[in-house]
Amino acid sequence: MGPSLVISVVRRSRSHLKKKLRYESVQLREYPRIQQNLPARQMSSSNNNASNFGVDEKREHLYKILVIGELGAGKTSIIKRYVHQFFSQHYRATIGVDFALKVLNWDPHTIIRLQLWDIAGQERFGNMTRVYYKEAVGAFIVFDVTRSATLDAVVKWKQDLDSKVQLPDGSSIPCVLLANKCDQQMEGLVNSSTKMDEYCKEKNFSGWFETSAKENINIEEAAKFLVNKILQNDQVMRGNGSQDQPDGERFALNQSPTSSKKSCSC
Ligand SMILES: Nc1nc2c(ncn2[C@@H]2O[C@H](COP(=O)(O)OP(=O)(O)O)[C@@H](O)[C@H]2O)c(=O)[nH]1
Ligand SMILES: [Mg+2]
Repeated sequence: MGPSLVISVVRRSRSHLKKKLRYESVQLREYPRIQQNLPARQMSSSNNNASNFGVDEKREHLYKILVIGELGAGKTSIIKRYVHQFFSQHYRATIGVDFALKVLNWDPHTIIRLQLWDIAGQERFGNMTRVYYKEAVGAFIVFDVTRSATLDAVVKWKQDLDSKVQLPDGSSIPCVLLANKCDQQMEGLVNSSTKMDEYCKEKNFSGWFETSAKENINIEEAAKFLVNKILQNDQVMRGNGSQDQPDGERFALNQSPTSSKKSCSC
């Protein structure tokens, strides 16, 4: 290799590095809130082996959950209701991505922090970047029961989700379908629970719930249901089922939806 060739190789790698740095700084500018808070996957604050638990020891999990669906379906309202126990007809739209934290004292040994990721304004593009989906362990897809077009769009959201994030074993992350605004007159398929059950099975949803952010119906139940699914996956992935107390037993109290409103765990 002659000297000029060596120089050109060095130059090329420098310019490549510059490009890479520029790309990373763009990412940081575009997603400042995300970058500050990663990693968002899961953490355990103490020993994972439950048999070693002291009286005051707590296991802590941080789970990233996505809330997606068509514009106006009620995603922000559901998050505000769940996290801040608050509903308003008018929210100041956040541009980009926002998230809220909900802390659950799940049982005497377990604290769960749910990081709920909301999108605002980006729904209109019909899909999200991989950065948004990265490291999510569960999702809600929301549609508006008064507008059947928002249910039609659910498939597209589910495909986008499944194509951009998977569990470490390659399977899709648990996803719960929320039929929101059930305090209003409902339109189309959602009027038949049987058809909705079939729909959820066919499209590989973990379950579905009729919800109302306005009347506070089924939101807590849907979240508990999703968290249970996430915990089950966690247990399988940690692969310590033989030594540890099974999560299925630990979390049995929260297993099924309690509300009289329609829902299905497919
Ligand atoms: N009646 C009723 N209106 C709702 C409900 N949830 C949201 N809305 C209203 O639907 C509109 C869109 O809600 P928003 O949360 O901004 O939807 P997003 O675009 O999916 O985040 C707002 O005017 C909300 O007040 C609900 O459960 N019932
Ligand atoms: Mg919104």
